[in-house]
Amino acid sequence: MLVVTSDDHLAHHALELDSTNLIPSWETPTRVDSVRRAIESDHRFVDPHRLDESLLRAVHDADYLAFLANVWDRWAAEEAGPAAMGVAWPARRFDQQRRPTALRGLLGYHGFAADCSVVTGTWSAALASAAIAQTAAELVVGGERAAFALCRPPGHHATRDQFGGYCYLNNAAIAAEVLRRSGVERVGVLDIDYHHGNGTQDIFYERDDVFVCSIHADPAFEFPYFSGHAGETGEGAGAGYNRNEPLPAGTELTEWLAAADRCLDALKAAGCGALVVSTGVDTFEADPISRFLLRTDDYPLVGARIAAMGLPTVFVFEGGYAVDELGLNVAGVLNGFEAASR
Ligand code: OKP
Ligand code: ZN
Repeated sequence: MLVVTSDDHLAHHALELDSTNLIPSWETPTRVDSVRRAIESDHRFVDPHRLDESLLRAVHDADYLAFLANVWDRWAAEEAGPAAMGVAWPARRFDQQRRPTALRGLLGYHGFAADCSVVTGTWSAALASAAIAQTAAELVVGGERAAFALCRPPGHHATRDQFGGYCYLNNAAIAAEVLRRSGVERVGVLDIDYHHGNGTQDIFYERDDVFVCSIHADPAFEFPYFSGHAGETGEGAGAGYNRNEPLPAGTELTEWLAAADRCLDALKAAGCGALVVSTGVDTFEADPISRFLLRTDDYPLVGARIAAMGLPTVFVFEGGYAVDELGLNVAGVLNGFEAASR
């Protein structure tokens, strides 16, 4: 399969608040190397196209994009320290609408979690990541059965106007938007990352032209804690076009696949004409921040299930933090998909 990637992510390595320590984020530049090494002999690599900024404006708010573009320079001018982070968020009974002017306030207004900061290379890396997702979708529009966007930072937690969960721009939403613009009337998003894709859900929640399904750790016990319950099924025109499959800690392949099949059946029944797969492999048993129990040998079965949909498919890289095995697990998904597509 065609793989789109670049080295433009390398200057982005954020800090995160882990328990009471500020640590280098689990979302490291080495993650891409692990995947690249594991797939380079079996797949063909291509460079990203130039970013179409109208795609960013289609899935994110203008004031959020302006904030992201400026926040690092403003931080460097006004504050000290290697990472711009929020300290206060508009929680219950606070004013959700009024946008503060102070940088610290904006970091809370446009963010939702202290696991995520902005560093000097964040904006350029996020733009490059989005361009990779855009390109993979354009290749599929051009007739490829499938393509893989090997991008970081990830995107599925980024909402219309908030960063968090290591995500800034929603790459999967951008890929879905490319497919929509090509004339696919309804696009399916299947989010297989261990964490709920709250950002993708948010962006398409009131739309019926992009059906978002996510299989993830129950937010009752796992990040992002406040999104991802089974009762969240879409609103307005989007009612019925969002599906969540929250699963317990300790979930193994059999239960995971049963949930995936419920999602795939729903996407099929809705007549989706193309698929975006938010491809996180932090469901892996040895993932350092996760609590599912999928094994390396399971991932080809995951890929095969997705291939059985018979749809043009854009795989977009999301999470996975067991860096040594990360590449093998991603390779499993892609190779399982290709073997089942032949
Ligand atoms: C991003 B993606 C661990 C903090 C965990 C949330 C994880 C974000 C995951 N100390 N922070 O969905 O893989
Ligand atoms: Zn994740």
